[in-house]
Amino acid sequence: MNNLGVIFDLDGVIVDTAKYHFLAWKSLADELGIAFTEAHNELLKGVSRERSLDILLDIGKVSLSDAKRQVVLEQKNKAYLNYITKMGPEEILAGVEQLLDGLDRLGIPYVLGSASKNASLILKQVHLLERFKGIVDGNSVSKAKPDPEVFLLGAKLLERIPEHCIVFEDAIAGIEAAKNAGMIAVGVGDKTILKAADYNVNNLTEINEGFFKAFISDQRTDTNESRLHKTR
Ligand code: B16
Ligand code: MG
Repeated sequence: MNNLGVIFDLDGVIVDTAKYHFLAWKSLADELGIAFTEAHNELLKGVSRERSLDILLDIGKVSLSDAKRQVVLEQKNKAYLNYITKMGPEEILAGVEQLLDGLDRLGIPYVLGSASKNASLILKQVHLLERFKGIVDGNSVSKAKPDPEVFLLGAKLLERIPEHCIVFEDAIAGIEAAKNAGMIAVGVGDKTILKAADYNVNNLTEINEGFFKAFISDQRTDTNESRLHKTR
């Protein structure tokens, strides 16, 4: 028995849906006459759908009425759904299933904390939905990352205090959200970008059961503070 809980971001941590977001935004951008590149797409990672549209329109210096915004948001999501409904378990990123197996063995519960309104559908597509204790997604929050809301709701589902939650995130806004929630943040991806994380890994194959066991033994000996250092 332990007091730890884990919260996983979805896009960029469990699966790489950024490429499908890009294709869907690109087709909308083409229609609106906006030159949208993969570099621009980086700005949309971890950002809500509505905010992503703001960024796209800013890039193209285009303004739309509220009604037209709703139309294009639906259009983009329809295009995106076309891609994600073809996803399967082969799209799960390296190390994810082994990590979930390890957490199961250790009895550490885990939930999802994603900005996506399509999170449950995506997890279902890749056959992981049933494994999570709960889902916090873009439908359950009113404030987007870096606001801590998504992760604080995750802690509630986990029945853990924020200080005992470990968040795996690939986006700057997500790392900020985890730190704003008072949680331990693990940056998944480029450590020169995810500088604010407590720990950094290139992907989840780099995390083993020993990583969590260190936290559990620290909780037992009550020396948690001494361990909260960066591994970089
Ligand atoms: P949707 P995450 C985020 O997922 C994506 O990184 C971001 O690019 C996307 O705009 C957002 O979900 C909303 O997605 O349009 O499906 O509601 O990284 O928070 O899991
Ligand atoms: Mg992400």
